[in-house]
Amino acid sequence: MLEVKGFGPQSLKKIHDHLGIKTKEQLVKALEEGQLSKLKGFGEKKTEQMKRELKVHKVTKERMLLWEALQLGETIVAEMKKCSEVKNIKQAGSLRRRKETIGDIDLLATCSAKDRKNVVSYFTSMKNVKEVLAKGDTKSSIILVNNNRQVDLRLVDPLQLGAALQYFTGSKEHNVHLREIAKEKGLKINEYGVFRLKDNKCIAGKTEEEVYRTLGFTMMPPEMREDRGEIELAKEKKIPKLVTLKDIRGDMQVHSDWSDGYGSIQEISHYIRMNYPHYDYITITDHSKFMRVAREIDEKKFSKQMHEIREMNKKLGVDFVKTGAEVDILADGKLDLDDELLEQLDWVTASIHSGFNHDNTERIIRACENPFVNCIGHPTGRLIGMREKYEVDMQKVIAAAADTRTALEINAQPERMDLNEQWAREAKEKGVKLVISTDSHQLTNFAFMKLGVFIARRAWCSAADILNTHSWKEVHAFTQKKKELVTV
Ligand code: DGT
Ligand code: CA
Ligand code: CA
Ligand code: ZN
Repeated sequence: MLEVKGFGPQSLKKIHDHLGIKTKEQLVKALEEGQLSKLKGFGEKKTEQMKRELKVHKVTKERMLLWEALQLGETIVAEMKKCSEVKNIKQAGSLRRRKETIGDIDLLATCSAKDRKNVVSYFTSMKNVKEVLAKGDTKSSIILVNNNRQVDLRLVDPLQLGAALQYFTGSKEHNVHLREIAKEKGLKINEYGVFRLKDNKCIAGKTEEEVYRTLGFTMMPPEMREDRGEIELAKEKKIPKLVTLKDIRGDMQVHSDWSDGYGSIQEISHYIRMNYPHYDYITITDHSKFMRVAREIDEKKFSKQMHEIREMNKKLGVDFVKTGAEVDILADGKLDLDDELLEQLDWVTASIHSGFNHDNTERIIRACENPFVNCIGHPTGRLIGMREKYEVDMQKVIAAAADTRTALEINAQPERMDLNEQWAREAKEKGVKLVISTDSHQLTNFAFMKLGVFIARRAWCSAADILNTHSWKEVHAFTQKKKELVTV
């Protein structure tokens, strides 16, 4: 319990001595039932905080961040590909659906029937296996060393791969709904295929597409399979073309060594030009003065930085690096940099980094009302497994963003994922433009972009909904339009 914030040795001893609580389960129960408030020093505020901390701790203890799961999934898939008997290996479950947290990793493999034993042995004796939970012909499960994460491997017949993939990708809710519809059509669907009820004949199962088609649907991207209306859309053949990583043309939040980033503007731009050749632009958005990070940047320094960026672009021979800032929204909703400076920047993101204990709705709305603010950064402030979102009425923020033509950010840092899929979908539906950015502080962070794209896909966004899938000309038009519409 000492791992959880707010559960110090003294508190725990008191709880143990006075209430006779010995296990974590007893403690959770006592907290829920309000028994702790009998103790001195455990007022409502303290116990509420303990409950909150316990909840966020539980999230990362029992589930992993998508980023972690993606790395693990890729590593194990690569390892399994080295096993010569494995014909095909695929991700399934919540990992394939790109959920923001993942309980366990599900993999599907095909091999010929005679090789199953060998494949299972290979899987359960990989060097990073700590414990084998199950070792069967169709399903085996392992626990990994270091992180205690679980991986399930299912072996399936190649002719049933589509049906198995569909079944084990889930979600459960999606599958339940699908089964009901199948039944109405006189069909049965399971991990082995689609069957006619009257004679039990298998009529589909080799590919997922075939499975869906046989039931009367077009393919649904795994990210949409949560039974949130996608089945109805697929019936009408109206599944949208979701945004992909390839659609992204630039990164909208990047920190350099002018503030708390590690790379110089030159290093960053060279790195991006080498590794992300399809990007047309990046915006450098260092922190403003309020964030007393490594270095403090005031208006004067921002002007200097603008000069450096212009020189940089001259050397590159193209207007690749855009000027910008991540300006702090102060307690009263005012901004941490003068309008005179903000007006000159190509792109301004305004974010909250303080006052998490207050309702922040009005602060954010005020920031939206500034004609030079183009985007609200990590709008809810949550950190998965560390901090819940601050109090903010997102419906009001979304309405204000729509009114003022301010974009909202999908921040792709692994523990932020902020906006989350729910708010991203709501924003999109209200006509708010979204921006996906990595909030990079070092060169390796640029790889987080895919996480942001996954959120956008789970929010049913197509490329048109995401501002940075457009050319800079269009981004510029977006910022100009706001300046015309919203006046100081
Ligand atoms: P997780 O691991 O908690 O992040 O979530 P999932 O979705 O990966 O769930 P998991 O690992 O329990 O099962 C993987 C998929 O297998 C799930 O998405 C759907 C399918 N599945 C598992 N059990 C059932 C079940 O009882 N009924 C149905 N329809 N599908 C199931
Ligand atoms: Ca799973
Ligand atoms: Ca599983
Ligand atoms: Zn920030």
